Amino acid sequence: MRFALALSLFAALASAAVTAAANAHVDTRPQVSIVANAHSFAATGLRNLHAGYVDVTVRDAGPLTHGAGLIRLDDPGMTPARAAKIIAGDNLPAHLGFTLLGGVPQLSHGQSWHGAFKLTPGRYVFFDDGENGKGMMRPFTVGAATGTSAPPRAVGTVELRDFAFVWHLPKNWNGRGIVEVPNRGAEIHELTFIKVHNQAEARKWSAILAKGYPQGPPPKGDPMTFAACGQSPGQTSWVKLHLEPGIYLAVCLFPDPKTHKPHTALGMLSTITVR
Ligand SMILES: [Cu+2]
Repeated sequence: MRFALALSLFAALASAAVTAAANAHVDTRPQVSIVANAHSFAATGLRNLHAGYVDVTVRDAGPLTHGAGLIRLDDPGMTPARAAKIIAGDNLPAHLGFTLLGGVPQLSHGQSWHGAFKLTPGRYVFFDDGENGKGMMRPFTVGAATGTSAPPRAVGTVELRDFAFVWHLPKNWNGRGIVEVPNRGAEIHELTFIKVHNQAEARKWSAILAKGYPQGPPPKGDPMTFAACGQSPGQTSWVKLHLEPGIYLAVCLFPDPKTHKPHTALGMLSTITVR
């Protein structure tokens, strides 16, 4: 009897484990991998994509820095080349004709970025607008939804607003986990972390960035962690972060069309401590 009870208990535990595993698989998403080589993108997972959430990994395998921003081409006449030209220009028109979903603006050789997006049906392109990009683009299309999918489970949220970051992260956040980054403003925003060595350096760089784009070299080392590049209003990305303990400036360096200053000069500048 006792043995039978133990067995049925074990069975109940096993079925609980199976249920937990099944729940964990509810948020299984298609996986897209983008590898930036010296002069081209290699991609897997872009064929037969359907509307819903998708996980994206970007890796820079080339010798130069590369980025991979994701845009949806909304207007019928909008092409990847036209969109890239508009983005590279100094003044963005009020009507873009495309939507910026985010992504990573810059990776060095060997670095990776992990994130997730919610895709609606349409035409898309991953593009590298960095100076080394030379128009590197990878177009793809997304069809109608064929099932349901869920966004990644996030440890917290960093809201992008006009013009501030609003933080909803765990107390004593350890710098790790997937962070939800919604743009709740009316402007395009981005999110970058800059590691500084101490509070004095944080104050120094905050004062510089509150005035405009910095002149001269950035803080020593490799201090930049790019979380989200340009994201249109209403767009959300989910970014996997792994920030080492330390002090960081969170900045939006997107240019304000009126003043030509970065959004840090308008208030998108925070100091956060990772423990
Ligand atoms: Cu901004």
